[in-house]
Amino acid sequence: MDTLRVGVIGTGGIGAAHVRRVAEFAVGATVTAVNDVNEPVATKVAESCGARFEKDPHALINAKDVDAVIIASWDRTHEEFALACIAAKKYVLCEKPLATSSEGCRNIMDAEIKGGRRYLDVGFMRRNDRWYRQLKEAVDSGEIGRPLMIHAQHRNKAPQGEKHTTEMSAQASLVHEFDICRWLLDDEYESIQLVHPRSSKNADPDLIDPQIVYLTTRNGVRLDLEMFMNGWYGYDVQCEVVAENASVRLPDPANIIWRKNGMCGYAIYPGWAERFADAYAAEIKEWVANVKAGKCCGASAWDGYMASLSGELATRSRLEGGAIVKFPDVKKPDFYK
Ligand code: NAD
Ligand code: ISE
Repeated sequence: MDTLRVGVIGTGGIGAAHVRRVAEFAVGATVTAVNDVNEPVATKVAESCGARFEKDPHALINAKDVDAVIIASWDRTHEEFALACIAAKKYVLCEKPLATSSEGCRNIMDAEIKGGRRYLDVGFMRRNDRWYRQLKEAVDSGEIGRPLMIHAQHRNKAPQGEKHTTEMSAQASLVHEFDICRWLLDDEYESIQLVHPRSSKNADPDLIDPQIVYLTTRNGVRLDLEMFMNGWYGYDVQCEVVAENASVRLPDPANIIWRKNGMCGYAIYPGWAERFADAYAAEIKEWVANVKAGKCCGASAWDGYMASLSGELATRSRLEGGAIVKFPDVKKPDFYK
């Protein structure tokens, strides 16, 4: 394949940025068609990259000038569009969460398995982040010994995009933590508990914020994850893997140190777009290269399912007053091994 022709559904914040990334970072790919229910925004994005605006998302997926699709529309649309891409036998990079329910993720897995091959990657771009990759290398090398604990923290300055509810923060934001920790440990979760302190006054009335999740894995690792949508001071993602012989953690931002007005410090990231800029670029670059080689190498529909299931069980725990909820004994289909 000479040039991979990409169609993008959803040209809001991250969709428009992915369109730019295809042009800037991918080798041998071009965006040929874009779709969004917000026609004026999509038309502008189309003009910016020489693509056409396609009013009907299903026509975009089935179009002759589209070889592969990026889904970057709202969470609740992902399942429908992902299923349509699989039916059309088109490679697809679907933004997280894969679907808004674990059942929706299962439908996608079932369709892919029935189709006999992988078409779908989930946009868990932390797997493309150089620092998370270094953590994974340290764990996989065995040099740190067996992992015992993970302490993780996910603080946003304030929610962006769609209005966030308590359930969304567990299922749309915490999914990143659920996925990256499974990936780092190469382990599955056994139980989950979600508790919370009193809610911040900065949170919307429909959002209990922050939330704390405790997980145990089948290999006996314990995790504590903090999710704080209204962290207020900036975007601050932390992760430390504590193991038998050493602990490894993400670095703080490499910025110059200021000493001013009796204080000393460095700037932290304002948001996810800045913190993970390199990871998104690597994600798009690698996805294009893999698709051109006929492969899917990123997070799979199974990973999307496990992340969404974790979010659902976390919500169940909260609704049951912080009960410890066991994961069902779900087996990874051979197809995804
Ligand atoms: P956004 O609101 O800025 O953009 C979403 C766009 O989708 C909007 O322009 C909207 O009009 C469009 N849209 C909604 N329903 C549609 C439909 N049925 N058909 C076509 N277009 C439709 O939101 P965003 O922040 O860009 O988030 C988009 C998706 O990306 C969400 O699923 C979100 O969870 C995900 N996301 C992922 C990351 C990440 O770190 N991987 C970061 C931000 C957002
Ligand atoms: C957002 O949708 C993302 O996916 C970001 O990566 C995450 O940090 C943020 O919490 C979400 O709202």
